Amino acid sequence: MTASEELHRRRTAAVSRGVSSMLSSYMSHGNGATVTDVDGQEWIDFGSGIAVTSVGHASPRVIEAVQTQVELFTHTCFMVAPYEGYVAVCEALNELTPGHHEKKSALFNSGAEAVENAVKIARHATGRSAIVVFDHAYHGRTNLTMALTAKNMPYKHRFGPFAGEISRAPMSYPLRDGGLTGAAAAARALDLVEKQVGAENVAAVLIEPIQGEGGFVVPAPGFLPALSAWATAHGALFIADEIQTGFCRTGDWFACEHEAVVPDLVTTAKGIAGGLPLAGVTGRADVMDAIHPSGLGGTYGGNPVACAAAVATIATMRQLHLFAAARHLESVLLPRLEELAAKHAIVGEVRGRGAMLAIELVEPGVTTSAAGGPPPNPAATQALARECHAAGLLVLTCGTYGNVLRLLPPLVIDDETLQRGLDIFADALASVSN
Ligand code: PLZ
Repeated sequence: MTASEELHRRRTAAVSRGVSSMLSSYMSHGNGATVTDVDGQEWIDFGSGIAVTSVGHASPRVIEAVQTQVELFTHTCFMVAPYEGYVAVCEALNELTPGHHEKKSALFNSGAEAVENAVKIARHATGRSAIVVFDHAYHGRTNLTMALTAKNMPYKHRFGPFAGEISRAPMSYPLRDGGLTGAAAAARALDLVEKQVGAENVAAVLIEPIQGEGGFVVPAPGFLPALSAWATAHGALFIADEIQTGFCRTGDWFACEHEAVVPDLVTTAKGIAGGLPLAGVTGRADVMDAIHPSGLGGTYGGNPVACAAAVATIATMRQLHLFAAARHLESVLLPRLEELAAKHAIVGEVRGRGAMLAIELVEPGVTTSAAGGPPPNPAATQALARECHAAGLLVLTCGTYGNVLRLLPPLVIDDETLQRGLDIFADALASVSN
């Protein structure tokens, strides 16, 4: 029995079936863009723990900052006895998120908790209750964020009843909406909102600038600016969920920058702290300060070790220009993916931005389906992921139809490791499309 098999036996006996793992190999350590399992096999990491370890595994500044902070103190609770790290992370968030207006921030533990708090803040600040979200959206697994998330299986199935006052609007999804322009897709969504919800009842429009779990859906140009302008015109807030897209992933500090959209509130997590649990809500100072003292908080939110890791992570991103690294990754990955798409008819679309790229797999030769556009091909997607895993390349799937294979390498990956990963990917795709 291998060490992983032995761990898997223990895990099966001890861990709830409701928590599953994509791999059955157990990890021992990581370095840069690779992780090594307990049997000594090295994996090339094209998943970054779902877009978290953008600065790479065992990033030197993060290790040092965490070790130093652990020895000083691990917890006082910021609501009880404050400390500099929390303030420093808020300063960095206020500086780096889109827009030059006065901003303030609050820190939490997870992405879902940040989204919940953004909704609390938006409702309190506007005195309204309706939250507009989109088809294919993913915002978390807590009760409120399950209501915001679109997909039933596995996230919501029999976990209701869900929180109310959430309205879902159609997304801009060029492959599956007949190629509507951004303006036309926004008009379609906002017309529904005006008729079914009423503009004056909307507290916030909440959207991922590029959808993550929902399938790396990149809205048509103009969609996000039109939603943001509508929100401003109607006294609603525009909330960008940049939890997956943020912190250099798409080639800018935040994905909204690509279309010069300045959100009222931004949620962040994942890439912010090099793998330690930390999340934030950042926004217009007047909105963030609308909340009464003690209205926001939590025992661990902005934990000092996580804040030290975030300060070191952000310093590393600045020092290594990781937004430029993400653009470089796009310049290597995108042409290679497009070449593969030209060769293999099961690739229906290549899309994404920076180091957040994906291929959507379809049934070749058919152009229409109930999903709009070509029929999704989840079986080939699962087979492709399995082939990659068998060859030591860690890749993730996503999508409402489970038919999107996404690439999220650490932004510090070197060209040689990237090429090795791409070669595995190309071979795996060839073997499943034949
Ligand atoms: N908003 C845009 O991508 C987390 C979830 C994986 P948490 N995405 C990975 C899974 O199956 O649970 C995510 C996201 C966006 C919110 C979240 C939620 O962040 O830190 O997982 O709570």
